[in-house]
Amino acid sequence: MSRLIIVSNRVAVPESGSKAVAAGGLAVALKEAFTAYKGLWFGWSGKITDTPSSEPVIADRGRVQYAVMDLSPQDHREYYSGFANRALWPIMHYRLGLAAFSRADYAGYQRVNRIFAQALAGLIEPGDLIWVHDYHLIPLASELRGLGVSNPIGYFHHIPWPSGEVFNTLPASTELLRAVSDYDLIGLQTDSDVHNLSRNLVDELRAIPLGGGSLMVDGRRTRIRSFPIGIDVDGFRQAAERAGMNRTVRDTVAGLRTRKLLIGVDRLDYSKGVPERMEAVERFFASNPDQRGNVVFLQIAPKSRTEVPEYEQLSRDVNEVLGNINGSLGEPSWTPIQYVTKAYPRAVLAGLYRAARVGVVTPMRDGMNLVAKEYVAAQSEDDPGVLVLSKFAGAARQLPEALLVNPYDRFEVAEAIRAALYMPKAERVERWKPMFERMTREDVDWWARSYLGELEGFRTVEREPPAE
Ligand code: ADQ
Repeated sequence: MSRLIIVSNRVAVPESGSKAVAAGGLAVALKEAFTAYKGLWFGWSGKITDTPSSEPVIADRGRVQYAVMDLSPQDHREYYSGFANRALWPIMHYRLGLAAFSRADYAGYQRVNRIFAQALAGLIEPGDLIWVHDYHLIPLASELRGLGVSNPIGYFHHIPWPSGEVFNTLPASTELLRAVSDYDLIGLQTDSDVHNLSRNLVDELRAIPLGGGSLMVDGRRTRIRSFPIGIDVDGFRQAAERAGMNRTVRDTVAGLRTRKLLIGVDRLDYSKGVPERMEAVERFFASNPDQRGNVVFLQIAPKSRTEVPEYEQLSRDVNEVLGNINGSLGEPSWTPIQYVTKAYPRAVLAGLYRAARVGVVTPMRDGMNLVAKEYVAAQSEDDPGVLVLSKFAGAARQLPEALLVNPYDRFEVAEAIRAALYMPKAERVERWKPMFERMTREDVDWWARSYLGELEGFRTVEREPPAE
């Protein structure tokens, strides 16, 4: 059986004695892949230490071996908080005004990618497939190739890839374009991401399109294709069906009495449009005064990246918008917006989604947005709720039956919320069914299988030995 090496920025090593892959995010997404392959998962341990070792710490957990590295405070500041989260993240999400580029951060980003490549190279065996995840690790393939690694190396980019007009504002853009084209296979979430990157490679690096998504860039061949990530639809639906037993879900439903619930669930990130969504809800109550007291909006948004100043600012902005709305519209007996900053187990989220008549998923820009899919998966087939979805989320491509909105337009979002609340059951079922069926076909296992099936095709590619 051949081996699959996954590389991701953050690796959660499961407790010793546990053979299960850790819950959440990428771990759930790759569960099935690890039944077809033996696995090695490499990346940052999540720990910051003053003098990190250059050797990874190895832990065996059933079929999957974990190899993790600590970061120094400087590495963490420059590579992770700095370049990845203050330069790449805002630019990839079209937020030029929020981007902060520094040469020191970029040097730290390159340094950590080099350190990771050096540590990983010693673990790679002939036959291994290497699958690198996300924007923290764009230069990893170039570094590995420089060390003589000739295995197939693929990359999946979980966030949007913007047009050249936006991407090329990043001072390191040309180097990053060269670096990304060192991967054999570049997976993106949507066809428009594929278009943006391919077009930029042609314009900036004079890449030659070869058909079928393949391009010749500086004498090397790469392939760029979309693989929209899915969720474990079945698992989510079952969790939602069982969630009625859960205390948090039961108490929430009981507390609603006859009120209808709107729900938003996000990491607190400016790409997710949380304050803008609250303002749209305010707009909804302003134009539908008869609904005051009858509808509650629950926003669940655990804080993230609190070491990055733009996120601290966002948290203050949300508190201010929330306070103003609840203060001006609320009554002693009714709080229009409930705001919770806790993370909840999947089972609880599934139950809350199911209890909500409307899922309000309105990111300003999002690679995919799994919450939109989770909301749809959690609905009951005979009385489903309605998804209000930003047209700037990758998920909109696969969920066109949702009420698609422009999140910058508070009026449009408020109108969609109204339409969702008044939508007759027959229409709700008619919209929900094709979304559920498509998501079931294109679930997370389909995603991993399609990507890896394609990466397998690069085993036979002849590679030049690295220059001396
Ligand atoms: P994220 O930006 O993190 O992911 P998203 O796709 O919405 O965004 O996934 C968030 C996940 O976190 C969901 O599974 C959600 O259930 C969970 N979550 C959110 N709030 C939670 C809470 N309060 N408690 C518990 N769980 C919570 C990045 C990209 C996305 C892309 C994914 C996957 O930004 O566009 O869809 O990767 O590729």
